[in-house]
Amino acid sequence: MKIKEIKVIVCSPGRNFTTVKIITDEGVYGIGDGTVNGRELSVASYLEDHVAPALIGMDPLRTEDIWQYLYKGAYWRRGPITMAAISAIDMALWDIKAKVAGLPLYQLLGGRSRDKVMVYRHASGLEISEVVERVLAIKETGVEAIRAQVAIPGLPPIYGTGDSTDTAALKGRGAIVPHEEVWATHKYLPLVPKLFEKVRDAVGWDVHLLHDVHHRLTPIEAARLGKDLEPYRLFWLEDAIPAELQEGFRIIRQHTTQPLAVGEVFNSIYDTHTLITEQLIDYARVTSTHAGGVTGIKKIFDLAAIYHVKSACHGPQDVSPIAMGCNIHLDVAIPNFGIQEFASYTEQMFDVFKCAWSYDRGYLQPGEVPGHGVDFDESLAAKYPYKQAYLPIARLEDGAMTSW
Ligand code: GCO
Ligand code: MG
Repeated sequence: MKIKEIKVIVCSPGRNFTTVKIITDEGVYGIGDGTVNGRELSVASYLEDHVAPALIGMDPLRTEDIWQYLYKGAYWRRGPITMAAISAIDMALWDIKAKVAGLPLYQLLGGRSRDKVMVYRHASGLEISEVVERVLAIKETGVEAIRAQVAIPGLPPIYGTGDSTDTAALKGRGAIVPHEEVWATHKYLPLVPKLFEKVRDAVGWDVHLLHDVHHRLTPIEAARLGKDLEPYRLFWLEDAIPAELQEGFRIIRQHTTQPLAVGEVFNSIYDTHTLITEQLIDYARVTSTHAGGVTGIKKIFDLAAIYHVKSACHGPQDVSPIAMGCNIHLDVAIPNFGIQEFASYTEQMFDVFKCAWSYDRGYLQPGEVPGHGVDFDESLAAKYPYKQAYLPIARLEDGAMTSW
């Protein structure tokens, strides 16, 4: 069997996605996701111009060798664009491999280690009372883990806080430049413990509660927040600080027993090697789209398993339904599964991406069809052309750029 053709399609059924379709000379094909929010065209060019021509004629079952070829052969290794391109090819090749084997992908990853995959879903609002209401409403649907975020009084709604993530990001839709937001840590820090005091009071102790700081604090500020939140027993505090400086987490660890999650922006095992081997985190948030596909994140989760670190694949809408499918197959199979983020998708997205995976009352199932179980309707996708859109940027009240 040989790779005969590689198609790269950027479509926008509600948001932009970069999709790869690898077609073999025996007619079997696989699809993969290479979506980097705001850089979809860059990944498409990397794939079309520099990857696809080199892979034509190769054996698609040689997933490890092709992964190494694209990683080591690039010379300029790692980085979000390169690794998203490798991820997309890798997902498509694993899809082909599992189809050839006639098995659902998880069977090639060790088979089932669990009967179902627990998710967490998002509750946010402009006021604490609104967040409490949404948490209770989500609990009613059977969800056992809920992320709570609230807007900061005195500041306009900020991405991933009170405003719905999509609404804030959509402000950048069609813009030539990203939407600018204002951040103030001193207004945020006292608010979050109040949020979780109210939410925990309302929802009780049998629901896991999570919070995403979104890279906005310094290590000592994160240590303070972790300590302040200990009475509310959070499942995790996510992205407490920017994680390029992995050893920064040592400071947080010294001060609090608050479980920590990080990794949605990581694109290789080296981004998280210290965090895992020094047990500075409890959950690794790497996802199939950004950290090297099925091959890439399986290696990371296997390392993590040695150090008591669990998986928690990133899973908002800008991780496509294809990547969600690959994540769920890994979630089912690996021994150190932690939790799967799930924001679900719009009808338009489900029309374009036909999914065998399924969601029901707080849990996901991978589906039993051969492959990763997600198909792609190319002709329908063509009806949703790329729309320029960016994630926002954040500045402090004095105008200085800040992490977000
Ligand atoms: C999350 C993430 C998202 C990201 C988004 C970036 O935990 O789901 O933080 O909200 O900001 O995926 O594109
Ligand atoms: Mg996050």
